Amino acid sequence: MKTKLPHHLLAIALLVPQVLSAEQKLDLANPGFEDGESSWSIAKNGITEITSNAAHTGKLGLRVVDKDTKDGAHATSSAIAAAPGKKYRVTFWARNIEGGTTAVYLLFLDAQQKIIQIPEHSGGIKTDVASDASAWKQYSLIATAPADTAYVKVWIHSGITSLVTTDVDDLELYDVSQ
Ligand SMILES: [Ca+2]
Repeated sequence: MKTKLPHHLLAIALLVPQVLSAEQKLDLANPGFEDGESSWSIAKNGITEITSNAAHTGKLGLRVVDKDTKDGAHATSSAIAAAPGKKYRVTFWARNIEGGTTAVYLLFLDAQQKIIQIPEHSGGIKTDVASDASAWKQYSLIATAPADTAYVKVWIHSGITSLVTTDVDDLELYDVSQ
């Protein structure tokens, strides 16, 4: 004899797989700078440093000390495989100490690891660290990968003309396509 599954159990059975696949955490290397500069590409212009003074959790964090109106901080994560049409979310913790503006960007790259320019996002896909947020705060940014995407990277950057001191730590990257 066939037993009928009660409605409330059926609903749970249908919901659970969706909940489990809603966010897939991706393997962003050294996301809290505990291994120093490992897995990050950091411009040697003296603007970006890994220091205990910038730790949100753990022993180390990334500090931008930008006192240069002609250059900015550049810290780029390693490349993570990505695909067109998928949605990615980066989260990070930051606090602003002085001035503005530092931002965290999502960069989409093609198979040759060339950055794909997106006309409707000519200034980049980014979330600014609020210049009035001196306490640690978590930020989030979601973007859909454009055509030809093969990789995604996270880029921490202060504007070329910006004068700013900001701490960034504890990044996470997710595939949130489902
Ligand atoms: Ca840390």
